[in-house]
Amino acid sequence: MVVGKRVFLLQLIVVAVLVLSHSNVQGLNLGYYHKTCPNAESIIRKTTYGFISRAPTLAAPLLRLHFHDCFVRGCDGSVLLNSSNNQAERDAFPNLSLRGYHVIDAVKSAVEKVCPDVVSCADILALVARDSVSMIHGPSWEVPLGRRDGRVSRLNEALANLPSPFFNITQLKQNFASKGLNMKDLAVLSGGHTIGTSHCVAFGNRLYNFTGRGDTDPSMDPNYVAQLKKKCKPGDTTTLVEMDPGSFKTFDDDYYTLITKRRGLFESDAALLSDAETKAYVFHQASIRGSTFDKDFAVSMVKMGKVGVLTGNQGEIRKHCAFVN
Ligand code: HEM
Ligand SMILES: *[C@@H]1O[C@H](CO)[C@@H](O)[C@H](O)[C@H]1NC(C)=O
Ligand SMILES: *[C@@H]1O[C@H](CO)[C@@H](O)[C@H](O)[C@H]1NC(C)=O
Ligand SMILES: *[C@@H]1O[C@H](CO)[C@@H](O)[C@H](O)[C@H]1NC(C)=O
Ligand SMILES: CC(=O)N[C@H]1CO[C@H](CO)[C@@H](O)[C@@H]1O
Repeated sequence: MVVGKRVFLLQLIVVAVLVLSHSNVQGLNLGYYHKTCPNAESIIRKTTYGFISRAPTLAAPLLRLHFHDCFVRGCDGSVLLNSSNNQAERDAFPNLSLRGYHVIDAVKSAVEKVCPDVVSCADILALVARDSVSMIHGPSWEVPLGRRDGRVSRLNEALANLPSPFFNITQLKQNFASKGLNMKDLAVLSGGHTIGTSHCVAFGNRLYNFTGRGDTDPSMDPNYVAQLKKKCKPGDTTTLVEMDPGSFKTFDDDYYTLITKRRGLFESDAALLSDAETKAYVFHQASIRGSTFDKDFAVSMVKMGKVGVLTGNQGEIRKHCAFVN
């Protein structure tokens, strides 16, 4: 009887392992479109290049789109859906500067011409993010594919799931952990702020009213505060500031040097100094020549790209990225 139970238990374990490995097979993989759309990646790369070569500043918002997609309902293209009967993610406040939708739409229609109804918008976001980074001197990496597109996009979910620039290290840790990402991923992916721009509102409190007494954030370099005050007047909602001044169009590892100099733009950037592990990573990247950042970024991007994906026959392959079929 006891032996019988053990055998049964073993069988259960075997079945569980089979089910798990099968769902792995159903997961993302490299070359997912080899048979169904062999030129997908090259079409996507070519179309993306057409935009980035003319406007390199588009690389930043295209990278950010993939991040915002993955953090809300998983990487399922939901960030691309337009509001119809409800307010969609892209209408949420943190979208303030989300842009590059036209690039995704152009890429999608180029792909649809060759292989209609095959390549998901979620995969396109992941590939365009990779291509964008590599086209501005950043690393490149292989993107596991096979994501399916979701049918739901809700404004309040964007608000609840996207990290805020006002987050402290505890909140950032929680937010990333809820996506299966660890402190190293946090330190590495924050390095995405080596490119792009930010509106003054995302850090204006640090310049003018940090604790509500008209003060500045003491953790920010006072010279940098003075510099930023020239660009951002109190309550400014329109001005854009380069996040990595001087090289905001190039993907490099300057970000970490900035943080060590207390010149991180957001509280969330500065917060990387408040945890032993992220702090060590920041100082390490800032100090060594030929840093490991490029390699690390590639690894964490692949990991982020797997958050909450729909696969198999979940979701759908959207015909137009802004609308469910
Ligand atoms: C760690 C938590 C994060 C917070 C709190 C955060 C917050 C922000 C904020 C507030 C902006 C400025 C938006 C604006 O006002 O225009 C921004 C921009 C940006 N973020 Fe993040 N972000 C985070 C993580 C990431 C990650 C993981 C990536 C990608 C790997 C990323 C990539 C970018 C890029 C490229 C921009 C510039 C966008 C542009 O130039 O239009 N961020 N982020
Ligand atoms: C989706 O909505 C945005 C903002 O309202 C609009 O600019 C865009 O043209 C819409 N896209 C499509 C395909 O209708
Ligand atoms: C972070 O912010 C939360 C919420 O405001 C707060 O409860 C917590 O004490 C803060 N943690 C740190 C380390 O500052
Ligand atoms: C600073 O913040 C406090 C508390 O939130 C607010 O009452 C005050 O009006 C703010 N001052 C300015 C100049 O914005
Ligand atoms: C680009 C975009 O969709 N921007 C929207 C962001 O969200 C605000 C509301 O918070 C809308 O007014 C914008 O149109």
